[in-house]
Amino acid sequence: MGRVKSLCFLAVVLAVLGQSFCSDEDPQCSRDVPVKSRIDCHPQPGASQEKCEARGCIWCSTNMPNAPWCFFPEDSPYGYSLNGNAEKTAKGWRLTLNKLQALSLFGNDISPVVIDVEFQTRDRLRFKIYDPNRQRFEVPLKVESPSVAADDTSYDIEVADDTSHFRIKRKSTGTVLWDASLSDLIFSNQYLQITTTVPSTSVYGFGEHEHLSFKHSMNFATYGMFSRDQSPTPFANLYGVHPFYMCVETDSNAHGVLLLNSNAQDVSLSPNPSLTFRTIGGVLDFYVFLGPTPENVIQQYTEAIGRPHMPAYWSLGFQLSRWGYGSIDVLKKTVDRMHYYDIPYDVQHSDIDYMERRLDFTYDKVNYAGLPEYMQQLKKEGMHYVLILDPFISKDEEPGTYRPYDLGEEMGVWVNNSDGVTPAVGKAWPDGHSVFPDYTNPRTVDWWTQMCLELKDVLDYDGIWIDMNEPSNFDRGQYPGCAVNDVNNPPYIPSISDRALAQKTLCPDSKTYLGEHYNTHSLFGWSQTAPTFHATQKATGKRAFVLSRSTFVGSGKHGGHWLGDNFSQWKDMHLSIIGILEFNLFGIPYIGADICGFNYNTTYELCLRWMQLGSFYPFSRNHNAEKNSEQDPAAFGAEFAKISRETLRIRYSLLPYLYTLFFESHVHGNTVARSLMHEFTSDQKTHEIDTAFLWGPAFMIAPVLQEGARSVDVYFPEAPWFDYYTGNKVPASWLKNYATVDAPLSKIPLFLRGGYILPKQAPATTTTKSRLNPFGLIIALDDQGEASGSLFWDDGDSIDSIEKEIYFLAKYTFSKGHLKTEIVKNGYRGADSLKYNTITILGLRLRPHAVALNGRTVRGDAFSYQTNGKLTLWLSAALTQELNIAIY
Ligand SMILES: *[C@@H]1O[C@H](CO)[C@@H](O)[C@H](O)[C@H]1NC(C)=O
Ligand SMILES: *[C@@H]1O[C@H](CO)[C@@H](O)[C@H](O)[C@H]1NC(C)=O
Ligand SMILES: CC(=O)N[C@H]1CO[C@H](CO)[C@@H](O)[C@@H]1O
Repeated sequence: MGRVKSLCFLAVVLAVLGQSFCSDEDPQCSRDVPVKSRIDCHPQPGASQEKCEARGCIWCSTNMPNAPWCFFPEDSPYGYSLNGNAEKTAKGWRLTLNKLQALSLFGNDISPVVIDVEFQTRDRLRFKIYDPNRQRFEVPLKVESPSVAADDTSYDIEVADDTSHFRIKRKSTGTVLWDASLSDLIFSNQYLQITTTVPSTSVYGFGEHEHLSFKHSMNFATYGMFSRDQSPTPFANLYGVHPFYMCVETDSNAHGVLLLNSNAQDVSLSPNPSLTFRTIGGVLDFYVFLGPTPENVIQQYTEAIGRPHMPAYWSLGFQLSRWGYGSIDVLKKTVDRMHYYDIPYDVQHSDIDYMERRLDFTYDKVNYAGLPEYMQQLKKEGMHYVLILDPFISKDEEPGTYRPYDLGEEMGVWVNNSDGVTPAVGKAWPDGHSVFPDYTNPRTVDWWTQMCLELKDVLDYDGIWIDMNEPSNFDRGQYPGCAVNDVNNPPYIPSISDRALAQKTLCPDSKTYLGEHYNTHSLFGWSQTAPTFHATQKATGKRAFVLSRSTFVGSGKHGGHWLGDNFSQWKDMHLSIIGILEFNLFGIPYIGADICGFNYNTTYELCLRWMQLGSFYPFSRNHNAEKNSEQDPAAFGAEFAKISRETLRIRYSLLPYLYTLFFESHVHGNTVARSLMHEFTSDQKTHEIDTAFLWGPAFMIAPVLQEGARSVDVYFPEAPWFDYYTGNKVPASWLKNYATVDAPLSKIPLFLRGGYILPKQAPATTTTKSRLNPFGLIIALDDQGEASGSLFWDDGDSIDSIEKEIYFLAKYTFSKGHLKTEIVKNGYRGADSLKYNTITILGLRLRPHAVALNGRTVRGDAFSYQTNGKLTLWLSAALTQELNIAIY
């Protein structure tokens, strides 16, 4: 071995000198492990041959970018082997593993460890690797834990005695979904690592990051996960944590995997293809979802972690915000010009400048004098109002003058220092000393609820936006800095920005009710979301609106998210689509990015294109940072306002369809914004597409993402597609190809998919008004002349209308020239006064000579036919009566 090493060493020196004498890989030192299957044995910075070999690992250069030069040998000296046979348990079986050798990578290895397998449902499996002798931290997410007989599952599990490979196979195809060698497993007190191969390179998910593509690169990319307040840049760990991925197998079946762990962690994606998970605490608690379609995977995932909440109808309207209106006069001027241009607009937000010196639960009585009355006025006009709250509370106010602090202090609700009794004091708005409410503590929930209720008496809000809940702190750790100990200085810090756990937050050894901040840090925003949801619901008596910057697995049950403090750049506009698709995978479909970008000044064209794209974000809000130039859609003059108005009117007219998608998401766990890959999984070309997306299965949005572009190259998977604006059918020659579609500045390309019926409603300037308008149906026929769809409707803002069955649900089917509606549920009396007034059918092959409505022939001037196959029918029929339309 000695000579081999020195040869390699020479190669390294040459590589360092910038020579490429060393071929792709050195054949000698990497004899056993091909470059593509290398697993990094020195994941922290500062690897050297000496340190590598001291670990019993192989050092070998390669010029494959990002491939590790220090990697584990074929037989890792750190792993485990099976001890005895599997033991039956109530829900599956259990195996004990013993560590093979005494060698330790990061100290304090645990042996034995146990692997517990639970057959939970036909398509869901859980396996957990833990210490049988000591309770370690586990994420307190309540996942129902049913059980099913092994024979009734869609998966098989194998543990090969000789090789210690733990494999999960899809029964129907034999595809190996998971294959981890237990002899590669590392399970020590502050370092847990497991590697599995994946059956293809179509891997999606993991968050929260700014990913450069929806489908991941598997070329040795590493992503850290640990909630952090920082502006999105590639590879940076951002506000939320979602250790969940979906993989599309080569035969187009899909599965998903969750690692339910909240510790600082990272994952490496390698070309083998394989994934290596590294976390510095907790247990290895995996859930596998067998799909087999991408939609099935997300349905099964959200069944486990909690279905997304049902948003209020008004919250699907357009929303406006900015940090730094600076005064109520500027705010009013902005609102007025939105109204002047008749731009559809439902919600106004206030960022921290509404507060008195940025103190939660106050408002600035000088610059925002009259804010309570103004909020009331907007609400009378049918609008809604959202207020921001930060988590931290100033402790610098005179005792007796700032109730949020005084009451919280009295109740003992703060995150404490490592002593467990003195509050952790950091630095945050208003740029002084702040304490941090510990939302994992039930007393804190009482305090927060009380404060939110008292705020409502002053400022009549409809929803709460919770920001900076990573939690963010302006310093590294609290006063007087973090002590030097194993918790604050673990032997391995995952691949997160600055490689520092306390950066911009509290010290890891701080104490929360649920345990050390080391374990609960990334749960902070998650633990604030449900209490805020319940407090808002209590305060308003209506369906809650909560928008949270920090999220974790399961956050979608109580809140939505925006993609954070993005930049006004063309690149960011494209990346926002990826973020939106990913959050739909994470079970948080109420998602959007700051339209026109948050940081930096925007430009006319970027903002216009972003308004067009953002009109189709599930959560559609234009938001801007302090001191930047104004960017609301009324700020750029009449032409810009007109284009924004027209695009938002399309959004508003399709809100019944969007709302129905949210209903399906809430009840069945479907995604709302959906990648083309979800619908056309067997078309490999769709796997890479992240420049266009769908609302549900049927509506494609293909935005302009480049400056100066006046056309878009749109990929059309094999299906009938219709231009939204003209109803023209996309020519067959465009299918399974990219086609160049016109996109003048005034227009965003939009397409309807044949086979679907979309409910619509005439738009208005608010949803309060549009909800009273007549409905219509767009029937886009497939090649057999068929289509189907549905409409969900309720009062839009009462709590639990679905659970209480106070709603209306209709199913539509079109076949053989007949449209039939079936009323599945007629429990909402508010639907009785609503009417249909138009039906549009796209894709008719022949000019119809007659149309009959509920058995009676309609007059010839009540319908019109265009040669492109589009029929428009005008009618007046009650929404709650079944329709029967025949085309002859
Ligand atoms: C934090 O300290 C306060 C006393 O200041 C105490 O009432 C509270 O229970 C402590 N909380 C935790 C989680 O240690
Ligand atoms: C952004 O716009 C504002 C207001 O129009 C201006 O004061 C500021 O200088 C601009 N910033 C940059 C970086 O151009
Ligand atoms: C425009 C945009 O939203 N870009 C990125 C913003 O940050 C998120 C992460 O919070 C990314 O996912 C987006 O792609």
